[in-house]
Amino acid sequence: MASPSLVFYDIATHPQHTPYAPNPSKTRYALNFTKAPYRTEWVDIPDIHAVRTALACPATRKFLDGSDYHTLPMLRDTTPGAARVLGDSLDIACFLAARAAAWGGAALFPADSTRHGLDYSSPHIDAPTGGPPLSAREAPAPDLADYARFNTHVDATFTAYVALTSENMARAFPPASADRTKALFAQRAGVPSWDDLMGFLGDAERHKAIFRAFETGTAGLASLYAQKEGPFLEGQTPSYADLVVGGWLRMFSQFLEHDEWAEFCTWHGGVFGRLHDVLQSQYWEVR
Ligand SMILES: N[C@@H](CCC(=O)N[C@@H](CS)C(=O)NCC(=O)O)C(=O)O
Repeated sequence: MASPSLVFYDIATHPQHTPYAPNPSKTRYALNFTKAPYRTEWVDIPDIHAVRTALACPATRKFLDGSDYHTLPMLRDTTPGAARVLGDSLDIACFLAARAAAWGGAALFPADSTRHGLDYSSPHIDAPTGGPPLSAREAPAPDLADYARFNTHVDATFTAYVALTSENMARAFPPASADRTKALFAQRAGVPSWDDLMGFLGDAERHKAIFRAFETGTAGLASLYAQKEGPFLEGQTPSYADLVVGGWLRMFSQFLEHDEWAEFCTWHGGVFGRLHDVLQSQYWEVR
């Protein structure tokens, strides 16, 4: 069988092929949703910089000191005469949306959408992330400005609680690169070692307080879901906005403690648990 024309670069995991990172997961959902012909190339976190640079794909995020922060996802189209590399999840969504009908897939940005909820405002939009600032991506097309804004606000909300996932995330680092990954994260945080970082993030009381705040912090987004007969933001018709939220839910479903994830799924009338289950069963495929 011919190799698929699209190569999707996602973060390598242990066990293999159990992806978790929010932005690549938005893209994985979008690839499956549009029935795109793709295969995954797995990249260890410390190698992202080299892989991205080798493909001449400019960084779309910056560290606080202004230096480039090379990230995934990337999507490489190997179609002869139309080869290109895209390096941001929203640009990739736009690319896929334009081709979805030809692949027999669904519309990521449905033309008849009421765009309900896309004006969501995150309570954390102005808060420092504790790490590199979020990329405030321009919309790749003018009519997608509200999706771009929604993406930024959803990123701000979930980023505020990402510390809840840090300890368990280390279990997903592939053994061959785990030490390098931990050293990289410690260096970025300005502490001598991963253990120092976990000494701070792993404090049980602090963790509990952040988990309690997580319920309040996600209430605004949940209320937009609750206004429609779900499971999607607009009710019955999914759009890329749901995949943005779904990308983050994938991360928390993987790395919250089991009982915390179960509790999270009961919050706000269960809107996020329901959304996660539907997206996983319909659009989660790893290939
Ligand atoms: N605006 C970018 C953000 C991508 C991003 O932040 N990716 C994270 C994973 S969710 C990453 O690659 N992190 C690698 C690292 O921290 O070294 C997009 O939407 O594609």
